[in-house]
Amino acid sequence: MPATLFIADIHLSQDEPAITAGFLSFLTREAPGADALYILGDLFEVWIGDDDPNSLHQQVADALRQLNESGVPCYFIHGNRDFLLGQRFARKAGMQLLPAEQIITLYNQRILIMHGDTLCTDDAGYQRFRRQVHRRWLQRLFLALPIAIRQHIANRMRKNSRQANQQKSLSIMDVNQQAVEQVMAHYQVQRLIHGHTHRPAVHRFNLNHVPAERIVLGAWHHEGSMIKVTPDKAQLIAFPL
Ligand code: LP5
Ligand code: MN
Repeated sequence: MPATLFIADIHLSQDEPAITAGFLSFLTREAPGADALYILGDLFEVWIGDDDPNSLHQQVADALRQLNESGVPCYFIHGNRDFLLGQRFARKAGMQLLPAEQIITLYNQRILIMHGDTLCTDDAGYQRFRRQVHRRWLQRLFLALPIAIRQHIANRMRKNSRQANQQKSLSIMDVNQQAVEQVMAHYQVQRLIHGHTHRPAVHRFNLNHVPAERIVLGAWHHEGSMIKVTPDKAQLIAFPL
């Protein structure tokens, strides 16, 4: 049966070798034979530029390119941790970069895919932060800094983010249902797949009186998470790393 796979929030880092091993084994055992692999953001814990000499990046690029060369197209949408991942790394990994919101048609079904952070509209602090760090000139300035300084800034941002999150309620950090319905209505889709919130679930509701579905990918902390779309269904699957 043909199948297309979706994953997000793997948060690869050198400090988490078990997650790296789980991801590499997913690429060699689960993904070959799929019609395509979509990575919906936060593949990496943090990304400070394609010129970062981190050896994990080369290892991951090699594994992704191998999958691609075996005939599985691989697509990437940026997350809030790796929004600076650029063409240079994407080419090395054989991945195609997609815009923040993308409509795909799989087996005659239209699906909207995104990272999910833009749906968290109640989190005004984050949306402000996002607008700031998405300014092209600021990104260019950041990328021109020496790696060590970039690393230092990223560490500070991560620390601030952890502190800010402790003050926020769980509902503020979840998606806003109105934002979900608005974007789905805009693209005229009945199915949305995203990550970011780390709250794997299948949400069913009516959109303009028609049944609609929002499927949320889980983060790869203690187990892996993927969505498998086949001609007859979309399944959210958790699996051991
Ligand atoms: O990531 P996570 O899970 O902790 O929380 C996210 C939101 N936080 C973030 C920040 C990232 O963790 C840090 C990413 C570092 C990237 C490195 C490259 C840096 C490049 C800079 C290019 C210019 O995304 C968090 C959400 C949470 O998800 C749930 O949705 O709540 O949002 C925040 O924590 C943001 C705070 O609420 C607001 C912080 C205000 C700080 C403003 C400083 C902006 C100045 C930037 C200019 C350099
Ligand atoms: Mn995220």
